[in-house]
Amino acid sequence: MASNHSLDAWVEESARLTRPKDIHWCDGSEAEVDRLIGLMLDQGDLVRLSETRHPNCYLHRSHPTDVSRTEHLTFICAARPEDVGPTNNWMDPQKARTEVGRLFDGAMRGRTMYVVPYLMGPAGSAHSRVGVEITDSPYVVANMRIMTRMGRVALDHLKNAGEFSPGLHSLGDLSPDRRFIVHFPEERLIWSIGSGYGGNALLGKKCFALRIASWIARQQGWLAEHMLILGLEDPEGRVTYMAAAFPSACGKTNLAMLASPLAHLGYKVWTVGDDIAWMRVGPDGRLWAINPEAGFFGVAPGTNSQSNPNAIAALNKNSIFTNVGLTPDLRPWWEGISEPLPAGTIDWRGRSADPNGADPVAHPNARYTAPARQCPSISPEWESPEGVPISAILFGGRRRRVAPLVYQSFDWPHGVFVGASMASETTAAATGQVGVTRRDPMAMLPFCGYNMGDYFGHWLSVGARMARPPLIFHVNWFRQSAAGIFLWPGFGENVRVLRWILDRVRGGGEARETEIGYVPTPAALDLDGLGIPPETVRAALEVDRESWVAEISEQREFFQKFGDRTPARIWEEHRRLAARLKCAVDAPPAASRAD
Ligand code: TSX
Ligand code: MN
Repeated sequence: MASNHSLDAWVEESARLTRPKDIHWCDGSEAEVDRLIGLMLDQGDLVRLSETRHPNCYLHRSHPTDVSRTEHLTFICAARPEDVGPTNNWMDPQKARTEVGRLFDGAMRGRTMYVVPYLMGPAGSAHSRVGVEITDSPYVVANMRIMTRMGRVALDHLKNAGEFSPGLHSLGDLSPDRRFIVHFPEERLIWSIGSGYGGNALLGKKCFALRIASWIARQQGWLAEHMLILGLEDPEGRVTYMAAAFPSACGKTNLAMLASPLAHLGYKVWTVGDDIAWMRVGPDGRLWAINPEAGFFGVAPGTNSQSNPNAIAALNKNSIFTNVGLTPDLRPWWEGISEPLPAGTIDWRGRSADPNGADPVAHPNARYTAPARQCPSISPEWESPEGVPISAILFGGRRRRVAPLVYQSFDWPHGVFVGASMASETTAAATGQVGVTRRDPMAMLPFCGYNMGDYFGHWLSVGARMARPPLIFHVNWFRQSAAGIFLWPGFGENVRVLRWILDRVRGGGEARETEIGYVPTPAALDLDGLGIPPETVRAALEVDRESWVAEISEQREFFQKFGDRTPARIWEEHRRLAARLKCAVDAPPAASRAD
């Protein structure tokens, strides 16, 4: 990792390469961001939203070809291709230096270079890490100021920590042909050019807090995960913390901010984080988690006062909206905002929206950037330097058939296998192709900075070091009947599932042992006032043997992708599952590793 005294040298070297007209060191102050916003308003990069309805809020429209992460242009530049594995793109570090370096040559000519020191994690926490992003995009600076702790606090932390992760970003010419997001994990270095989009350009988030951090975490024995963190408060006021990983389109942010219909009984959800968790084994043998971020970069479409009232409250001021529609009275609008489209609304491309047209008004990946502290459900512990102790880990997916509403793994290694086997069916919003099953282990497929076979092994080894490991569960809010009707109401009602998980953590909660794990008995779930027929609940909890037998062979095919990097224990769990299902499997590949 670059050390403190080399920060100036690295900034100078970057300026020599990119040739900006001037250099601005960001202090993170309000005056500074106000000036930048003024600049962007003047240049037409931002539109000011209604001062009465959305004070200090802005709309940004990105280039129409630059609206989401570009995985095929994202590379890990480690020395050896086998160390990044088959699910990452590899580029030779020397080749990346030369070829991507060439694109940075003069890339900031005529523009200001912003130096953005930022802290991932709470101020004063031993678990926090410093990054420095150099960028020529004021939009990136304004977003980083919401998503991280930026400026002085980061430089102060750097004085003690002595090392930081350098990230160089330039918009370049925004051409997808000259767009690269490259990571040099051995040097903790990130280069991103040709995109202004969040996941490609806000380097603290996916690039540092997940791809680079997962590499560091493996070396140092901790976990950098794509997980929300929530606290479930019980009627006695005790709070139990849970972390959860879901692929996209499963409503991760909605769960993190769940508004509990059982609040009258004393069950309430507190939000610690909605996207990333850094977790380490504490001196007490428990797993402790911090949220390295300071804001939410959430998908806007589908967010409304029913699906996520806390997000709606969080984004009403001091927020940036990207690629949403704009109503005539200067409010943001998106599909699923639960308000009819006002006449005269402008779509995300700046054209007048056609209420009967096929084009969406907001881009399906339109975002809000909102400060976490504005969320009404934000946990009092969300900036605790030690983090919060995790009692349960939830893995999930969107499955119409296979996975029951909830089940508990037999133990940690079986739970790691459950997370490694995670899969989700695609929705129209994401791909245009509906119902295709995608494997996405621990929801880390696009974000694990090293070989995922080794990653499974790392999870197994962290578990072995814990005296009191979290219990591991799998949830599926999306099970359907044969007629295609959702069997579970989801959203706030998911607190009933969290309650059963809490009961299990405390050694209670009735369950039956099945082939796949412990499944609640229907009576063990509090269904009071839900009005769901008992047979529907039974169907949501059913373990359908036929679909699990099909699942076995799909899992096998997936784990074979990683060759001898798939730990022997993962194959052992796979074999045991098949045996419990009384389903014949071939022996695993002979050369699998014993960890
Ligand atoms: O976010 C969702 N969650 C998690 C909430 C804490 N969504 C939206 C997914 C897209 C991001 C859900 N959609 C959930 C859910 O639990 N469940 C469903 C499926 C569903 C949709 C509509 C209904 C029920 C289930 N409507 C009625 O039952 C009336
Ligand atoms: Mn995410």
